[in-house]
Order: sequence, then C-alpha cells, then structure tokens
Amino acid sequence: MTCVADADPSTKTSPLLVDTDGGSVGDGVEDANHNGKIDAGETDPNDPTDDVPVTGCTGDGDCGSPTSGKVCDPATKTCVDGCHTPGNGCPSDLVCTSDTPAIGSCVECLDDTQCGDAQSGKVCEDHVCVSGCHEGGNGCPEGQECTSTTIQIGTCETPQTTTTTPEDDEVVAEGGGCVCTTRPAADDGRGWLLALAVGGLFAARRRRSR
Ligand SMILES: [Ca+2]
Ligand SMILES: [Ca+2]
Ligand SMILES: [Ca+2]
Repeated sequence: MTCVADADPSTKTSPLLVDTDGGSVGDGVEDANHNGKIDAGETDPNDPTDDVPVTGCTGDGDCGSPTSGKVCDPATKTCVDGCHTPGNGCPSDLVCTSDTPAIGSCVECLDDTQCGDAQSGKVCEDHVCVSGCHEGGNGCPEGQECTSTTIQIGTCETPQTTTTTPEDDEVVAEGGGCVCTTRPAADDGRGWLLALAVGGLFAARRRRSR
C-alpha cells in the first residue's frame, strides 16, 4: 500500500466524516480498496457529483447488520425501519413485533417479561414498559401491593399500617419525661408480681390457719 494522500493533498478525506463530499456514498465505498487513490472504477470521495447512491436492496444484508432494525422491503426494494424472521432483527434493547417474514417494528416490549422481573412494578402496555402491575404479569416490589387483582393494569401502593414505629421513636426523642415514665412502669410490673407473690403467701397462710 502506498500513501497517495500525501503525494496529492486533493485526495485527502476527512477522518471524522463517513461521507466527506456529502454526496450520500461513503468514502469507504467510493475508495473501494481503501488505498486513498481513485483507481479505475472508483469515484472521488471529494466530489459529491460522482456519488452513485445505491438504489434498491435485494435483501436485508443490504440494509445493515442483523441487529440494525432495518430490513429490505421487497415491495419497494428499499431499506425501511423494521424487523422480521428470517432476516434482520432489532438492536439488543428492543424486540420485534413480528416472528414471521412479515415486516414488524422494533419495540421496547411485547409482554411484561421485557419490563423486569415479577416484582419490578413495571408492565408492558402498548409495547412500552410503564409503571404498574396486574394479574398474569409482573407484580409489585416487596412491601407493596397492586391495586388491581385482574389483567387490568393497576398501581403499586404501600399498604396502610396502624403501627408506625418511626413516630413512636419521635415521641421518646422529644423529652426525658417519656423515658422517665417508662422506667416506673417496669418497676410497677415487678411490684405487681411481688404483690402477687405476697398475696399468694398470705392466702396460703390463711388456708393453713383454718
Ligand atoms: Ca461521497
Ligand atoms: Ca482506491
Ligand atoms: Ca464522490
């Protein structure tokens, strides 16, 4: 390989642009053997007028990689957004609405399984993952309940509970008074037990004295 670009600056192409002359055909296509020189049968990467756009496609291979989300529409022989089987599919984060040769579209989800696990709190609605839950699909995260018990999409809500320990903690923290009152209560408990024991002893004596 020879560096022709240095010998003739006019053949330089932009390293940042795929299509330096903007004529719609990429530099790599115009300079088919990538030697930087316009060989026989090649076009000038710096001359937009000699670009010959690829017209028509004969198969998905003309429209990008198997994960391009582009397919060759046999009706118009043009590359269109889509996917099908067999043929080009979708980028890895999308799924195809079609699993037949018919051209489908790349969407976020077909069912809840593409929206996280059974406790994700996300469900598939109109091919988009949305917050929600329902029967026969994804449910709610731990500690939350679904407002729906049917296939209808409900919302995940935290159930109302009567015991709110954080508030109890706040009461204790408000002043020493609360702490003081709890200790006598414990003493009262022991005192009550003592009274019971004494009372039992007293009752036993009474029984013996009869
Ligand atoms: Ca070009
Ligand atoms: Ca060349
Ligand atoms: Ca050109």
